[in-house]
Amino acid sequence: MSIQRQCWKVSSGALLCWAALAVATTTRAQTQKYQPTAGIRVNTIGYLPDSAKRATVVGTAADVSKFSVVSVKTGQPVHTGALAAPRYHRDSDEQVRTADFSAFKTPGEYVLRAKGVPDSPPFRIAAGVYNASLRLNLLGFYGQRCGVPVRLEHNGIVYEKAACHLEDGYLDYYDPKRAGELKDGTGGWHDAGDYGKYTVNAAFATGILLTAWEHYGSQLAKLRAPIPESGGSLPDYLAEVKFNLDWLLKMQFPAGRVSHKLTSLRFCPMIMPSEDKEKRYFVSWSTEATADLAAVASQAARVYRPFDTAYADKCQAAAQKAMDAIRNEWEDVRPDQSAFHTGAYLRAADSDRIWALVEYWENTGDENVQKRVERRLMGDRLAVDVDWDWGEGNNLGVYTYLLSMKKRDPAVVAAVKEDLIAVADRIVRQHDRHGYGRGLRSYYWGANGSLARLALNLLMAYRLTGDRRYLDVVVDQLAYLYGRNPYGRSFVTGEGYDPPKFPHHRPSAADGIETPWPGHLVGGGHPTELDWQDVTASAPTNEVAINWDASLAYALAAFYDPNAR
Ligand code: 9MR
Ligand code: ZN
Repeated sequence: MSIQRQCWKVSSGALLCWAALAVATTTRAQTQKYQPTAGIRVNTIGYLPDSAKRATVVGTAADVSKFSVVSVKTGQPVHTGALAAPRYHRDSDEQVRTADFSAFKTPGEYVLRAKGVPDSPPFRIAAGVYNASLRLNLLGFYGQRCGVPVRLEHNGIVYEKAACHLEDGYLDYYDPKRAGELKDGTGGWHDAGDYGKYTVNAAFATGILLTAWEHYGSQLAKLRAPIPESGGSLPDYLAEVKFNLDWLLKMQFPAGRVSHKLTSLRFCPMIMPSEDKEKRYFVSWSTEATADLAAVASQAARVYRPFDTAYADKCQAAAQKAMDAIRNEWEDVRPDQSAFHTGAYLRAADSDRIWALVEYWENTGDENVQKRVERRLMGDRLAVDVDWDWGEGNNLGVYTYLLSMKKRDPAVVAAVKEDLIAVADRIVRQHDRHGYGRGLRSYYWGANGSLARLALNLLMAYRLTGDRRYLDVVVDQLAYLYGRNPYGRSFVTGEGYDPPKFPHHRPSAADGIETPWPGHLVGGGHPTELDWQDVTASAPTNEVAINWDASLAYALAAFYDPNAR
């Protein structure tokens, strides 16, 4: 055992330090920056026959101008293409060349080959090539369940944990007058590599998952995953999401206000969740959490109505109460988290208010709310955010507004559409500049999740314009996350080539099984592209989190093919 301590600058400029006992067998000391090597970086999950197929070749000699697609079965080249001109990719300090083989569409298993560099890892071209990834992603959420025993199998390995956190939670920090009192807050998903449950991020992740359903529900309805509810009255996808929604509803108090989080005072060591006996507390309410619950419960009321009217009514009632609690409050109520060392998940609630207002309006048609929304969307800033995370629900509201069948102000609709397309174009330009097709400029905590999240703006732009360029850029974000990156490795546990071995994820570190729990996207390198550390201690670059996994779910859902295996 050794103590590892690391510090990072956060956006406020303050230093954030993290110290942990690290088990020597599962970690190694912080190493130097990653040193890229020559090779061919591909999406190691594969490519859909009709989609863009791009790879990055690093380190070929100047006189090499060609690459080939080689069949794994026969060892023979089946397609040749010209490498694009070399260019310098500053983020990873490499000379890179793009190999584009989009024209090759024959299903099979292949490697890419170019003279003077090692072959790429194998990859498939197949219909439904991301289906298994979406299934695994859903299983990843199942693996995060709190308060129930969990058992899942992947690649012949069984991952198991006992029911945890059955004493969730105490009210001391919600209302000191009720210190020592318990209220039921069991269930839901653990947020990430820690066992906390944070309303803002949980609602954000769930909102993205419900948005995926609203955009791609007809195909998602056919997805089957081995969760206990499978084959029941709800589609499997919605059954898993409901597990977290049920918990979110418990975070609301009778006055409609919503507790900001439910965690212990500090992070527990790297132990299994059922061994974590720290007392856990509801934190007092916040405007942000209340707005987020109003938003996500409104979405849920729509999504679940065809399957379960009683549940839909319950969600709508919760949304109504949450709206009533914040509707006329212009000042943010911020919770006192000073006793806690767990995640803060607190931003100005403005962006989340918009999300709440739109989702509420979509269900109720409330004209005053519509006026507020339209005034805000016509404000002096872009209505659509380019780079957004758990603190910005705004875009989810924007999508609902744009796709609404309700009567809206045509001038606002046109302006917001224009913003959305401008934002998607910016992402495309950034993608074009990057040696690996990454659509985001910056590298920060959880940026891999934000890359996956680009799919929402891009696919909305595709929906509005039919321009396939946007679709290709989404495919390229998946490619980055699954191996077309300077590491040549998959960033998702349990799948793709050489996936993360030591995510910062307590059950993975503590269960004694060599491979980590599958189906989770790790945060990725920052402050530079080369700073990813596949070590347990690296919470800032190698943690997993539900908001990142939910964004990946959205991107994968778009390509889910119910007619393929
Ligand atoms: O995703 C969060 C990121 O935006 C913050 O910069 C970071 C530091 O505050 O926290 C991240 O969220 C973590 C949360 O606070 C606690 N659970 C694990 C989350 C993922 O690392
Ligand atoms: Zn738990």
